[in-house]
Amino acid sequence: MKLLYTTFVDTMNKGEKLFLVLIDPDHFTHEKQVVRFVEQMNEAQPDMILIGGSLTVETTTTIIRQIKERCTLPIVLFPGNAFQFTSEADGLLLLSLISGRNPDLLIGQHVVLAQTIKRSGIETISTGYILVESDHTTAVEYISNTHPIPRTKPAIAAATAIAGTLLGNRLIYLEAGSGAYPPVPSAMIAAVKEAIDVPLIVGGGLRTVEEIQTALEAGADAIVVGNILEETPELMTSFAKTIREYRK
Ligand code: 1GP
Repeated sequence: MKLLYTTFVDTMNKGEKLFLVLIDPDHFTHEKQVVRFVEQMNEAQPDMILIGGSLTVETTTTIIRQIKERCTLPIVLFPGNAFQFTSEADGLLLLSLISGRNPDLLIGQHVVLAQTIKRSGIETISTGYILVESDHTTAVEYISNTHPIPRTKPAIAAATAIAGTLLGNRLIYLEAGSGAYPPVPSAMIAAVKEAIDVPLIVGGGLRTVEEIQTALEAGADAIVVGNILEETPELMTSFAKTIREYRK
């Protein structure tokens, strides 16, 4: 398999965009749900599947196996904490919550898991995770015990992203939080994109083709959608089509 990070960089360099579908294992309690979702993914063909959430769910490995039996898309861990690590995935976004000041999520959990990650040989992508304010307290804000960056402060988001890349982050994930409303403002996406030369992932509360187009036009290299697709999996095909329109 082509290295996942190479896919991010090559796509960005071509001016194309990636579509990542998020599965929160906490929301997939029956195999039937997974099967239905996988059928939709096989039709829509997103570029990658992210798996993770705010709570610890012992079924992450089982769900990954259920997906792999039915679909060949790469599966990338997007862990809310070290307990969600499993070497069954194809890659790991090693998230450091750089908008926050909680040392455990900046470096602590990483130290706990470091030897396990190294021994697993899993492709690991150092990712600066930036949480942006929403109109309500999101699960990630509550669980991480951090303050998100105010929506009206794109310069702080840009400076945070620069600091992350200077510290070695190879991806920046700009996030309003799962189920957020509204999503990350386009001025903030543009400011962050302008400030960095690594791929930019944007997610959190994207629910419509128009919102995805706005994020892409502002500079997102990859779009993550989770919640709305759990409610309405059929939307996946139109989202994939919108994102693929950037392919030459
Ligand atoms: C959350 O960015 C992801 O971490 C996706 O958000 O579930 O709101 O689409 P949604």
